[in-house]
Amino acid sequence: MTMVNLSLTEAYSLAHQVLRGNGFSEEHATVVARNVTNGERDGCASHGLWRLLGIVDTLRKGKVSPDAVPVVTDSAPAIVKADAGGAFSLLAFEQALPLLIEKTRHCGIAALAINRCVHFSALFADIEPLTDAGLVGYACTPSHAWVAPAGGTLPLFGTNPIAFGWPRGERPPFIFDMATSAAARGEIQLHLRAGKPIPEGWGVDSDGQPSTDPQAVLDGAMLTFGGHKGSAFAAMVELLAGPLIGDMTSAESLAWDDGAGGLPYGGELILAFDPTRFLGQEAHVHLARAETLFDAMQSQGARLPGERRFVARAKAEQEGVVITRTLYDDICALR
Ligand code: PYC
Repeated sequence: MTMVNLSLTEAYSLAHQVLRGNGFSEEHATVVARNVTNGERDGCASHGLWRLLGIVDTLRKGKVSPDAVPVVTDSAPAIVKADAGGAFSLLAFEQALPLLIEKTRHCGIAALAINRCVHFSALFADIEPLTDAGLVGYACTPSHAWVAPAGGTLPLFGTNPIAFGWPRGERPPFIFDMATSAAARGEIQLHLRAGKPIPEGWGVDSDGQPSTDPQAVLDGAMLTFGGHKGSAFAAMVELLAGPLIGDMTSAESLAWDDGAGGLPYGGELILAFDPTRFLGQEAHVHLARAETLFDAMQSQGARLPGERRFVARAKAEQEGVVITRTLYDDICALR
């Protein structure tokens, strides 16, 4: 397969041109281009440059605003709300972040509810600014009804990612970001593009039969990770980032899409905790105990979540990113 090597500056500038050329405002183009470049840089191809295809498609279908200005509201002592106005979540997140951090430092715990946002991005990008600020973070969002609950075969839940981050001072933070489905939908779409079968256990076809054919699973139903355990987490995400914050469930998001095939629309919930507010003078003692835990994990050969991302990042900063010529051409054709 022919590959194309892009420096991070070239990758960002390609993404930015595509987004501006298709009518996204400078503010949205900047945050979205940065996000997909960072996804590619961090070795997360399912949330990297490939996403530009779905982003532009969603715009052309009229299912995302290219220029809505987010409205950030100080809604309660420990709650920030950000109305994305039908645009992608990223600008709303960026504009609400300072108030979320301020409230977390003041109250010890605070929440940001982003409403009316179209969502495609990896959640680790929303957690890292929190861990960089010395805070513990949690984020989740529903998507479209693509995933069957354990025991069923019909799509009901979204891929419903959950991300969690723990600050580690000068060391890279502990951050996991995982779909509650067996894989992100983007992974299945990438297998389809590459003409490869998917692993068993990712989904069933439209007759409810296990399948490794990516198209059959996209047309049928994806499965949760860990059977009923992943299913319970997926339901929790539906509730926390749906009804709790006055936004859509994945089934409602898919109904709203009305067959257009756009990216999911709804809410995202982000929680932040300030260890120094919980622990006062003792914070450093207990944060050191967290390091003991991480050391004990690594001493058995276990990898800390996020480690691979930081290795990929360091490499991409030196060597740039590599994508297939086909993907590069498909992205260039969007300009
Ligand atoms: O790939 O799981 C996914 C996804 C969620 C929202 C958009 N894509």
